[in-house]
Amino acid sequence: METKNIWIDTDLSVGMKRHIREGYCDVDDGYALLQLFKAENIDIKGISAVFGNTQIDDAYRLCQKMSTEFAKNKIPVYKGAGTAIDLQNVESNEAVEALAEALKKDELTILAIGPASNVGILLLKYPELNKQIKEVVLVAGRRNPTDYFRIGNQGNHARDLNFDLDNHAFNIMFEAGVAVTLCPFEISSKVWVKGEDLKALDNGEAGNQWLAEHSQPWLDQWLSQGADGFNPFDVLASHYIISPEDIISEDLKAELQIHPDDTIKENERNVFKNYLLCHKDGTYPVKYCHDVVPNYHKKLMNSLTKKS
Ligand SMILES: [Ca+2]
Repeated sequence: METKNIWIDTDLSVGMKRHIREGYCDVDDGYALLQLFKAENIDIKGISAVFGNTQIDDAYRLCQKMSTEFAKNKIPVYKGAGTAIDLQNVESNEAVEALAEALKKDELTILAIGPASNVGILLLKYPELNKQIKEVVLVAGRRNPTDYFRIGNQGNHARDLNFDLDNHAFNIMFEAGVAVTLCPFEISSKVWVKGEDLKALDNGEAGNQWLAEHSQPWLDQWLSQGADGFNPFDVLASHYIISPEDIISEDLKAELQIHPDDTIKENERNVFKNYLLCHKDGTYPVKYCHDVVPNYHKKLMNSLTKKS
């Protein structure tokens, strides 16, 4: 089996309360990291934290915790961007510098499961390193502006958070010509984690138990929205890196278009935002992952519950 050298860039927020409104933060980055820690064909060269689901200091602390307590070998962890890229004042950070050094040594696949700010800054500061990036795998995008990210049955639409929080980072990647693979809501909305899955996780190793415990309030939040479970968005991207044969994709072209913000109820064309749209007639080539193989759920649970 060929070993893949990867870098993880994450806005890990397992167990955090939201800093902007009521409720808990997403736990999905935790599933992605745990799955990669357990995979035999993956060599993780570094983990960088980025803002997004939570604030940068919390994401960084959680990256350190997961690396120290749950990884087979200790993986170096770096603190990255705390805000979106400001084109008027582009500053590097510890994570970008470490990623640059790692890319000078090895060609890497980058799993960017938060806003892509660190990758964007890297490509602005070190444009020549684009050739060392094998692929960037991200969680973002949709086909049409009316493909809403419906959560539960109460009319709530989720944001395309990673893209919404830093549009520039995506543009920079596209313009740098790096290979971009997207695992958007379209694919993750077909995969559910339910109460019985948390029980199975809770029977496993320390990392599994920690994740199961902190997933319960997140699951309860989805159930209260009228869903049967939650979609573990980021784990589709990690799964694609570990076992691409389980993920169904097509080659499309991405573009940015401005439309009314669908996450605001009764938006009378007052608030607009960029959408990352993927179709045949866009501008930038992307691999667009849109479905999973039959019996995917079993494969996912096996990958998460197996022994390290
Ligand atoms: Ca994430």
